[in-house]
Amino acid sequence: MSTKQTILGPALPNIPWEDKPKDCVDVIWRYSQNPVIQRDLIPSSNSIFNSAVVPFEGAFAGVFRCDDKRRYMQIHSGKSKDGLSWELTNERIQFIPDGDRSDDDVFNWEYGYDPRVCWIEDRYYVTWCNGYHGQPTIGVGYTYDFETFYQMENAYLPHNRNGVMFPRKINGKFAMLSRPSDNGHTPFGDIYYSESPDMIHWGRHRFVMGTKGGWQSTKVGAGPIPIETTEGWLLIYHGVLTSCNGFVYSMGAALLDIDQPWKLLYRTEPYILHPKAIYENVGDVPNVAFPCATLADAETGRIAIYYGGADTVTALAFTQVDALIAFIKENSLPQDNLA
Ligand code: BMA
Repeated sequence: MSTKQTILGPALPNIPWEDKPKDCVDVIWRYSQNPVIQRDLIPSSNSIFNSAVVPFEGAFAGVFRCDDKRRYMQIHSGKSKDGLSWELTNERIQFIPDGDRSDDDVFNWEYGYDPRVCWIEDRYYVTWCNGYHGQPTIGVGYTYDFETFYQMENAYLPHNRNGVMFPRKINGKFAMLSRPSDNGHTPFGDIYYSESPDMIHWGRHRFVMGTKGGWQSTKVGAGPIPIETTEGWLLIYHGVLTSCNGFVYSMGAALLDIDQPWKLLYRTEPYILHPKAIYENVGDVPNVAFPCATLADAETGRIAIYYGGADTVTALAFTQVDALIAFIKENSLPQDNLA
């Protein structure tokens, strides 16, 4: 138990958890029963990965990336009592258009992937990579119950991916990180910050961070919803390097200024998790560990990270907030080479 509360948020006594193995030298450790969600949990799916989990009514709920057996990218809803054993709908989410322009073509479903879910004020907002005229951008929707989902306007023009909300308004505005991209397997990518008065109109875009050496040399993208801490916003992100066999997706961590989150305070030079478990190395896309959600318990400082393994299964890893923040500070890139 921490003596101080580093996480500024609610307690989550039923957070899924496993103690750190004695022989583990890393700041993050994998769940011994990984993967938590196998690729064939529902009959319609080819693979279930890169998915978003939140606390819901004393248990857990989420939005899941399920590529179907046509290999079309879809998002499904799911519920769980313990965060480990999941029931997912076999059909994809059918969004109801929100607002007064329901026949606009932004509501024509093309594809959706890599969802994030974020509780803000009175509802769960969902962001995902949304196809619009064949181009990826950030789709935005919301739900109160994980049964009925409403779709709002796309946040940005194409091309964009990895739209990640902050869990409260900042300086009176909704806030989101995103990663402008192209229509392919984008060989570049930096993280930007945008704000909105109404969740519809997004602007005042600010650069947050770009690529660096090694594991984060090709592109970076925000991962789970940032966690508010006494040391700044804790951001877990993915970094990509290009090997002779293609992209390799690892995880890193950063701290962002609380009031001006486009200002980076620290950022890990080494990765915090790298694909080396078999379910991260072997699958439809080898060598991918892609985080999309965390659960956090402010009382104990425990953090559970949900991530996709090899674009095939959903896995879980754990860390402790004080240890992770100490690791970020001790292993940060130098201040004059941070962003
Ligand atoms: C990205 C996204 C992710 C995927 C990753 C590795 O561009 O498509 O969903 O996990 O590539 O294939």
